[in-house]
Amino acid sequence: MRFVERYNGSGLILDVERLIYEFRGIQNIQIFETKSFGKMLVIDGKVQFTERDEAFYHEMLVHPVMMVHENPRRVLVIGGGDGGAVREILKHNPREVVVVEIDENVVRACRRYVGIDRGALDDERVGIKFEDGFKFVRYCNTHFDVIIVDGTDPNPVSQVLTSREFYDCCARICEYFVTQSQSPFVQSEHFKSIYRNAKFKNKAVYLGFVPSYPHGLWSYLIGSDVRDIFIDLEVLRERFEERGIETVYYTPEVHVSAFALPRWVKDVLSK
Ligand code: AG3
Repeated sequence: MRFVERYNGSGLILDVERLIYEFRGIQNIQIFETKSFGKMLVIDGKVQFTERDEAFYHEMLVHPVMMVHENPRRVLVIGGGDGGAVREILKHNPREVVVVEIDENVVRACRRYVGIDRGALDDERVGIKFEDGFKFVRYCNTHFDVIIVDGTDPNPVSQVLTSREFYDCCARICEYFVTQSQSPFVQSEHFKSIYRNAKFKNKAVYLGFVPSYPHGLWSYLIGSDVRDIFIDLEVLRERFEERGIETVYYTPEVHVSAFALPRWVKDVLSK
């Protein structure tokens, strides 16, 4: 059997052994066993992760923002019900992680059939709320050191998470913010609008490689109204050492170089 995800006239093909699980609720959730990428979560026809490369994505989503903060204690995750991001966050030893996931079925399915959280979702410091992320930040009056948005491609359920109002609410309650910001190559309109709507005083885009996402090149946006986004390599190296973090993709050197954007990516953002 073959799984295909299409993006405007091109796409991804993965051979699959079988469909392990499927549930149609507010989103269509599927879990496949693939031939060469391990288990794979697909939501509404789009690959969310494969076991083989999910660490590339989750590490680059989480570590840059957690590393620029000298002591991230309270962290909010919007989306991320599979627990991959939470697993990486716990490597920084925070005091509390709040996960706000709109679709309970994602958590249930991933816990039962995949387990990339490796127990992180059951950690006593982690609390999960099944509610709308936008409503949560809008009415939230506590402060977070870091907010991490791990959403799906903009669709009727998730597009509010790329709106100006959403980013403004986040800016009000956190020091540092990060969101995945789609493929600059095949989703340049989404990528651009995320960049425009995120009106943080300081902001920057960085890139990473995720083979199972549209053509492999993925982007992230980091922002802060109150703090600097760029930290010296020496400081990053010290922190990385001190925190004793083990990774397969992220290193302090990768962190610094990820912010170097190809000319065409800069052009997409400025036009
Ligand atoms: N969220 C971002 C996945 C986007 C992939 N897009 C696509 N395949 N068209 C990933 C959630 C993993 N925690």
